[in-house]
Amino acid sequence: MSARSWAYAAAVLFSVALAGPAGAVPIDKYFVVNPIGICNNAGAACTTANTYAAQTQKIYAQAGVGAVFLPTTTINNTAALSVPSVTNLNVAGNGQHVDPATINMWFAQNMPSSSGTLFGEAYVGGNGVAINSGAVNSYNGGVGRMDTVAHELGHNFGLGHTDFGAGGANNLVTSGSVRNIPGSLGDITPDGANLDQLTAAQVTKLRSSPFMREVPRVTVDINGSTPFSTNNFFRILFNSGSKFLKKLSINLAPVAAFFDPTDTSPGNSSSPFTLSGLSGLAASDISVSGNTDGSQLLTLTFADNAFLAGDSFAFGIDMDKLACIDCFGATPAELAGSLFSFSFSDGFGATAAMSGSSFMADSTDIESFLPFDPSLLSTPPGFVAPVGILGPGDPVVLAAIPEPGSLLLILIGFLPLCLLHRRKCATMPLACC
Ligand SMILES: [Ca+2]
Ligand SMILES: [Ca+2]
Ligand SMILES: [Ca+2]
Repeated sequence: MSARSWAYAAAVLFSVALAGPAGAVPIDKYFVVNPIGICNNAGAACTTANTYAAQTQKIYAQAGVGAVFLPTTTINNTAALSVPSVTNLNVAGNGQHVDPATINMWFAQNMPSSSGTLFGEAYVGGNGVAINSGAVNSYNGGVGRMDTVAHELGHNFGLGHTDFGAGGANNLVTSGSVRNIPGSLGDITPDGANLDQLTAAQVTKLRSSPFMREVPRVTVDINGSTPFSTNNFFRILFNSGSKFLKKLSINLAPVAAFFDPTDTSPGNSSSPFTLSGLSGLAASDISVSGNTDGSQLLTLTFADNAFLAGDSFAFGIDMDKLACIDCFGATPAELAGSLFSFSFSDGFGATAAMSGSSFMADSTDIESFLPFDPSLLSTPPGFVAPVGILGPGDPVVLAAIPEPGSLLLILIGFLPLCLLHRRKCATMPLACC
């Protein structure tokens, strides 16, 4: 496998695909979660920290919000494996992230409750979620209670079970005894059974949470471009945002095309990578790789603090379709579906597709998230850690329907007691009397 193929395979492997059609709502905000698995004191028997990332991302996409999960860390703490409340976990030294704007999510083995199954608990308007991983992961025959992570995060964003329009069975933040739980990704809104909806009031509330960060908007415009021997086929504009762009990659593999910068095969009629229209940054701020014959991945790397909101530039390079080398292509229409990956200075990165209608690729029209770079994570300026209140304990009473056989055994078991205590019938189980 060539280096290029490896790079492409790695990009595919490590990106997390967003379910559903991209672009329904721009993803212009995101939050970061620190998943914490729990092991015993010997570092063994660790809990399974299933973040249900794809489901959580699809649920929050309706609010224009991206869900970023950092790599899972673990703590060794036997006493923390089985706890009744998030307050038992949210004590110093239990793996909290150094950044107070990153949400800590503990995955306990069990959360004992006397009044039903407690699948999770969270602070309302504060930082901290506990997930009962044993109960959540085994739910529905092992399919998992796939919206519990998103539900508890909703509490951290200030949403309760009955406010901001919650309460209906198809709403994400409705209490667990009432809420309809999706059995698959395809039943999460806007698809299938249309579950885990958010009301407009909930969307407004959660988007104003201090845990939300901005997704900078950078667009790549190829409208009206001529594909050969130009210096402005791609027009890149940094629309808005307080971060800078570190890297932009263009992947032509999905459209079966390649770059053709020299007259060496493949492609004997070429044009080289050429910059133009630099505004707010200099040519020396941009380094290029992948501008080689046959390459399908072109990467521009920017100097720190060089490419910022309001800046723009353009560039051209010849591209050919694999099926028609040195023809008059690839035209803008032929590039619809090519992938543009944006990596920003705060560690956030996302991939967008070139639209076949607007002929723009937009960093807020997110197809998938890039692996977040934790080394760049910083607390947003002005962030003040909100003080939350402990959420309502929400144990779910699961209707236990005895099997016919076990029901008979129960009746047989009670029968002698009934006979012995006929006069005390009022104190016997209902089945007796
Ligand atoms: Ca060539
Ligand atoms: Ca061409
Ligand atoms: Ca060519």
